[in-house]
Amino acid sequence: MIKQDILENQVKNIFLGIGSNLGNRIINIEKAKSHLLENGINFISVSNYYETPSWPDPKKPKFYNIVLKVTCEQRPLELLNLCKIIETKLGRKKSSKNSPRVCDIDLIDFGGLILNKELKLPHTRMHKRNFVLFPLFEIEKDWFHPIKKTNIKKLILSLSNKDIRSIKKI
Ligand code: PH2
Ligand code: MG
Ligand code: MG
Repeated sequence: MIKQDILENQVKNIFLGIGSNLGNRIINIEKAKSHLLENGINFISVSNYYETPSWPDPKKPKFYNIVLKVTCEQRPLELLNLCKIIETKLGRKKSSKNSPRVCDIDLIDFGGLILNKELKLPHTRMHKRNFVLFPLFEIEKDWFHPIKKTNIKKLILSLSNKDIRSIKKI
């Protein structure tokens, strides 16, 4: 158990994705960042804003997305819970899947940890999403997918041309 304690106490680089496609998207994301900071989340890097069509239905409002590199004392489920509390504070309502949302905070990667229970890590669809891969590449050029065993450059090159062309750095 000592080994486990040592492993758990190592500072982990954690990557969070924040998205918004309802209301003032920049203000929503900035408010989410403030709440994270107020709750002891330390920012290492913050990407630019990226605008993408809503996935999977491009007729829905476009998203702004960012990715943050952070460290924190919280364990994965505690951090997930904090993210949910912040989403609710910002006015996110429980509504149908992929309906427009004020704020969505996702755990993308928690120090390379692989989890397959109620919380899945890395985020199950992140390797296929332009709105995660581009901002992640901006702040972590060597990021590596612990399950796919692939680096971020290869994941970006595997996106469709449409997905590569439809993302705009703001
Ligand atoms: N999040 C979703 C569903 N679709 N599309 C874009 N462009 N950006 C998102 O953050 C996003 C999405 C579910 O969380
Ligand atoms: Mg999401
Ligand atoms: Mg989410």
